[in-house]
Amino acid sequence: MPRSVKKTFQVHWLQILDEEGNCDETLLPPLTDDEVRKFYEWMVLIRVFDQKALILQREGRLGTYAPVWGQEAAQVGSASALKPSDWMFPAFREAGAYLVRGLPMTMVFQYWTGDERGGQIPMDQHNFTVGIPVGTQIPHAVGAAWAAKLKKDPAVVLVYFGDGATSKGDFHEGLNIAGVFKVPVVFICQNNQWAISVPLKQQTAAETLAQKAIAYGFEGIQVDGNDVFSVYKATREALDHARSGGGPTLIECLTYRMGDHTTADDAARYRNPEEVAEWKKKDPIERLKKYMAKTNLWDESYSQQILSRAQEQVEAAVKEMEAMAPPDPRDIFRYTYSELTPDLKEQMENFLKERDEK
Ligand SMILES: Cc1ncc(C[n+]2csc(CCOP(=O)(O)OP(=O)(O)O)c2C)c(N)n1
Ligand SMILES: [Mg+2]
Repeated sequence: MPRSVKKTFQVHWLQILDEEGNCDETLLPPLTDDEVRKFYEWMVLIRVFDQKALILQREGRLGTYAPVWGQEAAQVGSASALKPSDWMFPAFREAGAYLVRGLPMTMVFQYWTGDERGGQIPMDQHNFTVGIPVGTQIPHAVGAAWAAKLKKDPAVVLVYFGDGATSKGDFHEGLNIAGVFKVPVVFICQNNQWAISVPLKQQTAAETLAQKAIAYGFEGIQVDGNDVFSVYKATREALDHARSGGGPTLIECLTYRMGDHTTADDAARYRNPEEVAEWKKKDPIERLKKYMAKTNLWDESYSQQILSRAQEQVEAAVKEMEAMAPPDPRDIFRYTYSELTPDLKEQMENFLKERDEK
């Protein structure tokens, strides 16, 4: 059948810092030395937090935890580009983004103990609570951004999700509406190559996830998600574009989940060690460190100072979290029905009796 080309599309790729810390100066966004140091310090703090969370879980002091390890640049680069008045909608792996966005570390720990008070975001923060059902935060974020547009509020919404979420209807519905109504939203896909034990190859036949935006009428760009400069630059541009009425952008951050899916998983059962070793070489912190060493922004004493400061901050947050009075178990009963049913009333009374007898 004879055919002619109706339209061709392109997906752009952005990498500013390579694995050896070499920088393409022509692409580097304007950043002060202090801003570069801040990127490094956030990433170190997030890694120390993450490692501590894994230890606490193993000691029975934290519930199931979803580690950030490997995705620090994707979260720091994107969250740092937001204004406090913009909104951030996380999935469940965004402990790092939360910290950058000013949520007290004590609350992030508390959330992962299973204490819902850790998810009660202070009213003055424009951060949404953790989204556990995969992809459901996407239509919520689009709705919030659309509302901002209708109210002529200059806030832009940034929403995080993983590669696995791109197979959900929520993703496609959210992108479609955002494209049609030029909604001020930035979609950040952290493509960490795995959705629990499902590899990217089984998630999609598409060459990139970024190209999915094209079907909805807006730009999708793929960036090196382990390069904090690329993530920051792409996010800044997408936020400016959205703020000036240009509508949404999808940013696919190519990265890797270095740890298990959560502490309830054992990735060694489905992932081969060579793949993990390859990605270890692309470590986002090591890469920035190499660049900073070349530009005289990093040395051993600075490194030690930042690490000790991070460790102190994390230990202080754990101490504060563990010193808090536990939630009242009666809350489970209190907030379910306006009036307790007879069997629930009995359950509560029995529970309290047993507790008081202990
Ligand atoms: C609606 C729904 N289905 C299934 C799950 C179980 N589940 C939790 S995380 C996950 C995979 C998510 O993968 P991805 O979107 O790539 O995010 P990542 O965990 O890699 O950060 C699944 C299937 C869930 N939380 N919600
Ligand atoms: Mg994933």
